[in-house]
Amino acid sequence: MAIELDCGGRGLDLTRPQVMGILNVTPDSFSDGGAFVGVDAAIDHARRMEAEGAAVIDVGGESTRPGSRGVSVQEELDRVIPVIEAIRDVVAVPLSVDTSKPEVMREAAAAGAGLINDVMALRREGAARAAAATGLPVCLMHMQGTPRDMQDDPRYDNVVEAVRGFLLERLEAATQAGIPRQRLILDPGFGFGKTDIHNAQLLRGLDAIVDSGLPVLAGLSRKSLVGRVLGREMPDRLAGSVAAAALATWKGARIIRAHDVAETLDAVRLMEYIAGAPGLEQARLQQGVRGV
Ligand code: 7PJ
Repeated sequence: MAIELDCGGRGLDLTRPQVMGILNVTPDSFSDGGAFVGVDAAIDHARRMEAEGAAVIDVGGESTRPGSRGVSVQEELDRVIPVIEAIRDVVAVPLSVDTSKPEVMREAAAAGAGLINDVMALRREGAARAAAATGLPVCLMHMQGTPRDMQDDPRYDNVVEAVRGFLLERLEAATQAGIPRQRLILDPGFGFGKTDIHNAQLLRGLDAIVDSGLPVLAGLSRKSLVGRVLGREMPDRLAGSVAAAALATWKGARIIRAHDVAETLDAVRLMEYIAGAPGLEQARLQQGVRGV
């Protein structure tokens, strides 16, 4: 596995599991309802997530919540580009852009984004070419259907096999388009065309995707799995989200996408310690910690 990803000149250290902080700049985000629209609010939030230990910050301008219809290229550019330009110089960590649109990939990369996070896994016309041309790492995510219809009765014979097969096929398509394997991240896409049972099966079977040898990203933060199983509305999903993040880390995910960075990172670091992830022993010795 690539140990350090080069995100347009900024490093993302994947020798240990990391947290990707979510910065939604959509007025209709399902989870934070437009709290960070506007450049000043975005700057404050990015700074805070970096201070809390986010290793990368994911900027998204198109809501992908169930039922949403998407936004025009221009609207997405208008939301995302000023925010990337404003925060790239106030934080040191790489910025990721959550987009499926080739035009947004290109402009975001030119504005300073260091990673492309595509929930469509480069299936849009021109996306693979555009992503390859940026030279940036790309996260390929599984989704059944489109955000508009994905939660209308999703079905699988075997969700783990279906997601794994899809991701390996998209991996092949990405490498064919000129994106080397070392630049790719895989994501099972929790909540994207999946019932609660599918999500639970996927989390239990995450090893099958981790076994690909590529870094795996997992996003469960505030998702409806947590909400429905626990009967929690959006503001009360923190504990459940942190528990899910812990399990995903335990199962081998290397990047945990989360709204609540400080709390999530506690869970991630604790799991890292318990699992004895590479690099831990050396770090302990350097700190002079023995026999804990
Ligand atoms: C995900 C995402 C995810 C990746 C969203 C939300 C809904 N990108 N973008 N993985 N979810 N890679 O913020 O919960 O799970 S949007």
